Amino acid sequence: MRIDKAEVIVTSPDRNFVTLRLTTDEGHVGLGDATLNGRELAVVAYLKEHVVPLLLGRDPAAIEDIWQFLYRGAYWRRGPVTMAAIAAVDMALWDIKGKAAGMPVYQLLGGASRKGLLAYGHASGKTTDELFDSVRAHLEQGYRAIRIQTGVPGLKAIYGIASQGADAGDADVRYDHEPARRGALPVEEDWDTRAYLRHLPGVFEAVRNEFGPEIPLLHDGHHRMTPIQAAKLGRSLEPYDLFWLEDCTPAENQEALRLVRQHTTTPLAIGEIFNTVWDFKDIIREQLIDYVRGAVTHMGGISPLKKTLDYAAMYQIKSGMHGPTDISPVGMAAAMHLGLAIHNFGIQEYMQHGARTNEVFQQSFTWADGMLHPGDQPGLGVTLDVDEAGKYPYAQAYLPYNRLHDGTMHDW
Ligand code: GCO
Ligand code: MG
Repeated sequence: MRIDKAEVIVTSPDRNFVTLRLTTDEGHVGLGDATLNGRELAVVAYLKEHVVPLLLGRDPAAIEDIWQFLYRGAYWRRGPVTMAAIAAVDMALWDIKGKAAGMPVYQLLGGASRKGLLAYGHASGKTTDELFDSVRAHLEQGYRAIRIQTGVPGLKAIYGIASQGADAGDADVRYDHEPARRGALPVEEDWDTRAYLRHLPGVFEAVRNEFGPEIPLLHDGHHRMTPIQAAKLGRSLEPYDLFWLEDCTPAENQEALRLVRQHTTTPLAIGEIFNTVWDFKDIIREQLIDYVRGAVTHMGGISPLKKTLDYAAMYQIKSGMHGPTDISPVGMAAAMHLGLAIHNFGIQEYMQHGARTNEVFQQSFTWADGMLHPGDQPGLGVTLDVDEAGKYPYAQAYLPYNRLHDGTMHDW
């Protein structure tokens, strides 16, 4: 078998997605997700200009060798653009291998280790009442684990709250495009860590009082705290028994997690912006985290993320793969196959794509009783309707950025 055709398809049904589609001489089609939120076209260029010419004529069965060829052969390694491009190739090759074998990808990865994947959704509200409504709505949709994000008094617009600002209530503005809003320029948000630290424990207390002790609750700190602030938050949230506190400090300073760990038993999750096993190596070995947040799409594909998670398993660290709506249905399917197969699955983030996205990408996964399952179609189980995709051309979109009250740029 050889790769005959490699197309890069950009579509923006509810938000921008970049998909690599490989076709073999035997007619097998493989899809890979290369979406890098807010910087999509950089990956398109990397794929079209530099990767596609290297793929044509190759044997698609040689997944590991092609991966090493693209990684080592470029000389320039790592980074989100490179690794999203390589991820798309890796996913598409696993998709083809599954189709050629007549098996779902999870079977090729060792078979199912569980019946389904516990998934968490994003409840949010500017006020506690709005948050409670959102938690109830998620429970009605069957979620059995819920992320809690809330507004902070005195702050206008912050990360993780659905429909805030000028377009709140606009039916066309789903949380799908948020955080990356369509527009010529990014949106500015505001931040005050001390106000947030004062407010958040009371919110978790209220949520526990209203919804009881059983439901796993998660929270995303989105890279905003100093190490000592993160340690303080982890400790103050201990009574509310979080499933995890995510990205409590910025990703670059991994030593920060040592300090946080010394002060709190709140489980820590990190890594949605990491690209390779090297980003995780030390914090796994030193047991500074409890969950690996890497996305198949941003970690170079199924192959390297599986290696990272196998390494994490030696330290009882589990998966918590990134799954916001900026991971396309193809990237989500890849995460589900991997999560079903590995032993150390923890939880899967699942935000749900919009109706237009689901028309462009037909998917075989199931969602029932709070659990995801990738389905049993050969390959990844996703097909791309190219005509439907063509109706939604790329739309410029940026992630927001964050400033403190005195104008200082802060981590978003
Ligand atoms: C999460 C993430 C997302 C990111 C987004 C950026 O935990 O789901 O933090 O909300 O902000 O994926 O592109
Ligand atoms: Mg996050």
